[in-house]
Amino acid sequence: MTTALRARAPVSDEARAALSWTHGARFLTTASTLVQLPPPDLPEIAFVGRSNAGKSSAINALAQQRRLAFASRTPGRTQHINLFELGPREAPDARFADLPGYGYAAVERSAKLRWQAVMAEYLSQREALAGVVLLVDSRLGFTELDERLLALVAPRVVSGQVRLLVLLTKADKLNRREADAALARAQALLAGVASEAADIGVTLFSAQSRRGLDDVAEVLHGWRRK
Ligand SMILES: Nc1nc2c(ncn2[C@@H]2O[C@H](COP(=O)(O)OP(=O)(O)O)[C@@H](O)[C@H]2O)c(=O)[nH]1
Ligand SMILES: [Mg+2]
Repeated sequence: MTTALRARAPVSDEARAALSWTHGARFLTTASTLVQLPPPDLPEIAFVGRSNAGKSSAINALAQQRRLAFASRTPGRTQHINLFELGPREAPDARFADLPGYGYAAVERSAKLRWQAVMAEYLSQREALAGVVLLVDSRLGFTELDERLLALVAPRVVSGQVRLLVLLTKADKLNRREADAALARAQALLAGVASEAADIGVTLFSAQSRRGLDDVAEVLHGWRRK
């Protein structure tokens, strides 16, 4: 996918359609275990990342609704899967699944283990999972936890069953050289899960400057049920 900074205007017809689709995201339900999830009848796009990676900000930027994902002041507290529905109300065509952020130190160990198990099960087994958006702080790059999460979903990415889009977040905090380096490092790491069938993208992203927003909306729009 393209990694160059796009001109702000004019926005392409594709980007406009994709953004109007993401702007239509509405809250559906919350699940704290997989059995509480709705039937797997629509493609789900899961947002995952370390807490503080910028996940809520990214979802809110896509949905253009400030509090849709409830960017939390208390990281690690949202220990459930929030589901959002997209597409026409009478014929929804995808869901966003906001998974709990991982790696927050103050979360009690037992809660952490429980959530690792729910996340692992969701990513490796959820039939409806069509794509994963992995958010990685561009200044930190992939941490060990990110690599573990990647390993969880890698078999389904390699087989082409699940797509992967990595957002290198908070790109507004990097200068040009740092941004190029962050992108190159991520691409090198992702080469490890590449295959003939794999659909993997990586882009610099900023919820603040909106860098990458159009491209991301277009990619996700392409993952809906057509
Ligand atoms: N500079 C900058 N800060 C950001 C950006 N996205 C998120 N942040 C900040 O990073 C922190 C964590 O963001 P949040 O979206 O709540 O992360 P989450 O824990 O992954 O949901 C907050 O202080 C945000 O204001 C961005 O694009 N640029
Ligand atoms: Mg959050």
